[in-house]
Amino acid sequence: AAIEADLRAGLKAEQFFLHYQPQVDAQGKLVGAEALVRWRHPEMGLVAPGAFIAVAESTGLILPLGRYIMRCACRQLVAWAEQPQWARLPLAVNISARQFHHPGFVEEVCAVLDETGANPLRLKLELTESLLIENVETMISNMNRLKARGVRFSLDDFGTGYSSLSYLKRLPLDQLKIDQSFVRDLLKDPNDAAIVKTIIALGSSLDLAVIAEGVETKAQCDALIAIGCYQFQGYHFGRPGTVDVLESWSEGYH
Ligand code: G
Ligand code: G
Ligand code: MN
Ligand code: NA
Repeated sequence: AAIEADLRAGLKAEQFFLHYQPQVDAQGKLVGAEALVRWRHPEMGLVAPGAFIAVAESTGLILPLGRYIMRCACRQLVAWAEQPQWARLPLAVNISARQFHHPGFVEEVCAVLDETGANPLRLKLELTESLLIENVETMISNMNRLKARGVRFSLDDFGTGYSSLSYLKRLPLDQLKIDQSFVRDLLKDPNDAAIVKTIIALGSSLDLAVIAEGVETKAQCDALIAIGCYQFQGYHFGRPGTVDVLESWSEGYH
């Protein structure tokens, strides 16, 4: 209730902005970034999405918030397009199930692409397996419509949901994102290592890139490389930060 009113006011006052977290390859070079929304609340200060995304979803405010986030992300892509070392950097944007299943979603993304002039090839939408619970046919057709514009897709938090292999094969995905829960105890728990191996094999047989998230130590990174995972995101490489932090963190996209 209180937070809902604050969310509405915050949207009007443009209190939301994006942080960016680097994604790197086995050489530690930048290969992408994930946009993560933040709220500069007038009294509470910087608020992380864990505290408001669920409320935004249940109230439907995720729709205007999601459009705002998409516009911010596409504007950033346009700013990067003018600098050679950033022009090819893929930017991942999280999309809630509620957003994706909203009837105007495809048109809205296309409208933001048109309005900003962002290159759709640089935009990657992160979907979660929870999306797959309902309307799989509609979902596949919407993904294909965006795919036709050049937009890419990543399946976030992979391994924690319920995607059946037959769906996975039919979705026009580009990437699987190994959930951080499997990376956390990778060195201690042989089950986690087995799961990660299975996801990598699955990615390879479906021709999907695989990225591990929540990589916090060099030992985890080394273990992932030994298993055959060559893209990473996590505190070991960089925390989510402002665009300036991301840009100063790396000389650019390789
Ligand atoms: O940044 P942080 O680790 O606090 O994010 C927590 C959760 O909020 C994650 O599950 C992430 O996917 C989600 N989240 C972050 N940014 C966005 C966003 O822009 N849109 C949506 N829908 N979810 C987001
Ligand atoms: O659900 P999603 O994958 O979109 O959420 C990403 C969340 O994970 C963000 O809140 C981000 O801040 C967080 N995150 C990113 N890297 C790490 C990490 O290395 N360790 C932990 N614990 N969280 C991380
Ligand atoms: Mn994500
Ligand atoms: Na994730």
